[in-house]
Amino acid sequence: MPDVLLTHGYFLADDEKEREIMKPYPTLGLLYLSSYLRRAGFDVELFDTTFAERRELFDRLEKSPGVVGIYTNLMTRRPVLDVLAHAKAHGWTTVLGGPESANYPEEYLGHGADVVVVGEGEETMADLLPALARGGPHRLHGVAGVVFRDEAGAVVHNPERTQIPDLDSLPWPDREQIDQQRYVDVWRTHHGMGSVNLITARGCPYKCKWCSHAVFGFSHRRRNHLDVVAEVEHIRDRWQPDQVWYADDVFTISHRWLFDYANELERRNLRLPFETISRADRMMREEVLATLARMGCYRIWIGSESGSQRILDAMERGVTAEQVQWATKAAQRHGIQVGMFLMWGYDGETVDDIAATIEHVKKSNPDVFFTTVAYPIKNTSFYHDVADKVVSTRSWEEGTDRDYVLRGRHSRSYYKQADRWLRGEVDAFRLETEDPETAALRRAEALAARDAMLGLAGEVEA
Ligand code: B12
Ligand code: SF4
Repeated sequence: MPDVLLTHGYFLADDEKEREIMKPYPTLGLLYLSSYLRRAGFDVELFDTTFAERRELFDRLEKSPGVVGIYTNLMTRRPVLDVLAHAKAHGWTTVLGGPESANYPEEYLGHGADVVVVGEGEETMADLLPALARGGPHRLHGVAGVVFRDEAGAVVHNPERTQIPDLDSLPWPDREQIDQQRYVDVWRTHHGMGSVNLITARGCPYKCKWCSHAVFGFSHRRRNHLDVVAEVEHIRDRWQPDQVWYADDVFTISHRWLFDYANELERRNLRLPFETISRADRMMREEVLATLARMGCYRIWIGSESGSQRILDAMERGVTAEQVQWATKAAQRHGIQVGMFLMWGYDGETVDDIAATIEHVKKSNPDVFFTTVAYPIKNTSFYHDVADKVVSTRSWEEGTDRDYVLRGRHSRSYYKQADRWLRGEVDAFRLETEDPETAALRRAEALAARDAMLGLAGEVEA
């Protein structure tokens, strides 16, 4: 029996949408926990559910119970509850970690979790495992960063754990414990490019109101660029991917770091194409974009969210629409594609704001863009701002924070038409010179969508 079995609740087989996209990545948090705990002398088993069937995990849980640690995020509540129930029924002590359980510790304790770890998991787990072995799950008062029930059944929130100051003290993610090659191969089969994910930093100091900071707070810690280069070199030699994905929150947050990193990659003749995410205001230098291009960045994702400065300010995004337009054009000039995320239905958004977003997308003209309807993640400032309007459309057990709707906000059909309006206008704009006839058709469709949207203005989602 291992000291801990680490797993999660994401099953590709159950994710129809992702099975069309087929760009899976392993959960780095679990891989970091595994390598840290193994280095500290613990016996760790890792059950990666991504390519598994539920039954396979359940079969494992039916044998030799001990401590199971489960990663949670916003989308996997239902499967995690099922895994918890199964684990409890077979005698396991259950520990949860990750952003979702940090937001709902009481709820998870009420559904079979013995302990919820809040924040970074490495040091907390290394303290928690011996404490569980010594005194069981109800005497954990000395373990910082956990929530549990004491012997009287009262929920105890221990003080927060101090964040790991030096990320270079951590071993690299334990990719050897999972079938990393399978991820690379799936990518290669479906996209012609094998890919591996890694992070160069933890945490984001910005305060965009809808963004969850449940794990790393507002800290920002970076790894030494030499350590990251060494990890990339190892990844290249071991799994031979065609590209990597830097899964940081804001990859270009530190320009000094970026330049040092790029120089070291170059010095070692290490050029792996990559995609990543950043903020427009941290891309406002030709030198940054030239460096990204030189390093092999082929696509950068920008959270643009809205083209209305009023809404951007309400979100406390700290970016202007003009910055996004400049950064998009400038990145493209350097041969980097731009992907843009946009959000409809933020609190206070009007038709004029939607129109401003459409004009903004036309002006920026990103290579690809995606829209979502804003949803309040628990414990974010957005959630607190709209708390009196938040309505759950499903029971807590069956839903996710994405199922929250806002009383009085326009219906989903309204935002579907906003989407059609946007896409029609952007297509028309792009076709204007080379195919004016189709452009005119697309513009007519866009205007029809706008009228349909206005016709739905009286419909609310709750
Ligand atoms: C990469 C990423 C993705 C990738 C995931 C691919 C992958 N498998 O890695 C993609 C693009 C697919 C994605 C999608 C989504 N994501 Co995302 N994503 C991230 C991101 C930027 C990095 C994740 C990461 O690797 N972190 C680094 C590791 C080291 O941190 P960690 O996972 O938190 O792990 C630490 C602790 O949580 C803890 N821990 C983790 N597991 C466990 C387990 C145990 C037992 C214990 C004790 C501790 C523990 O210890 C770890 C080490 O310290 C995070 C933001 C962030 N910076 O973390 C958002 C984030 C996780 N995503 C988020 C969201 C909202 C989504 C989407 C719902 C977005 C959408 N609208 O579709 C989808 C959901 C996808 C799905 N089906 O699950 C939110 C989650 C909020 C929440 N409450 O759950 C985050 C936090 C972003 C944010 N700031 O709001 N995402
Ligand atoms: S949205 Fe991006 S920039 Fe804003 S707080 Fe979240 S991670 Fe930071």
